[in-house]
Amino acid sequence: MVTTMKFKTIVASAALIACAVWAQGSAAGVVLSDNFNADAQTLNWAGDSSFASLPDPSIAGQSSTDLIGTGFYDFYPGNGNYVDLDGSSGTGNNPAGVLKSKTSFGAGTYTLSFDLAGNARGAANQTTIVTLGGTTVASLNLSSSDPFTLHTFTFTTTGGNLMFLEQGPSDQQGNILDNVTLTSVPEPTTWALMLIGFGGLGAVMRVARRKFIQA
Ligand SMILES: [Ca+2]
Ligand SMILES: [Ca+2]
Repeated sequence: MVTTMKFKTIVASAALIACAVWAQGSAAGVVLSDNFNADAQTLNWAGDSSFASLPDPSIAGQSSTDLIGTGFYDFYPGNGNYVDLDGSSGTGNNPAGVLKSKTSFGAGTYTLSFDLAGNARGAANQTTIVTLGGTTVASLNLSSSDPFTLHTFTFTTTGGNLMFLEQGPSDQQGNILDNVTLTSVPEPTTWALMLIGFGGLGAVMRVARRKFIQA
């Protein structure tokens, strides 16, 4: 009876350790999340805690981006704030704004999701290029009337900053971005180590059970 109780205690402890290991292994999780709702709306936005909103300093006359939304150029009501990727100062055929993450992310595998919509003002199609470091994640060409659509990409990169680069034409009416989430995906080696760990745990439990049965 006592040995049975002890065995149950060991099994329970082992299960708790297994849960802790599992939680740690899968805690890679979200490394950037921005719905743009917390910052003050403005044209030619400077960015928030997650993103810098920039003109490309190498190109004269280029825009940054605009932070618009509820009550202020609200082209897509019900989404709080969102970003017009072509700000309000670009001229001519210069490309439009750039959103650049303030964090440089390490090498690894990531899943990126975001909502992107057309310019909603009848301007020409706009192209948004998404990169992380030297990795091109996506190139999306949207017409003015394209609604908010969730895009999700999983990719492996050597690391760097996450960037949304609006390619123009620079008419101050860019594609509209919202709800950016970047999640790091555990590497296969991590999963392999965890599986080996579980295997070892099983062996320990089998030995423990045998010892109690023999006792
Ligand atoms: Ca929003
Ligand atoms: Ca604009």
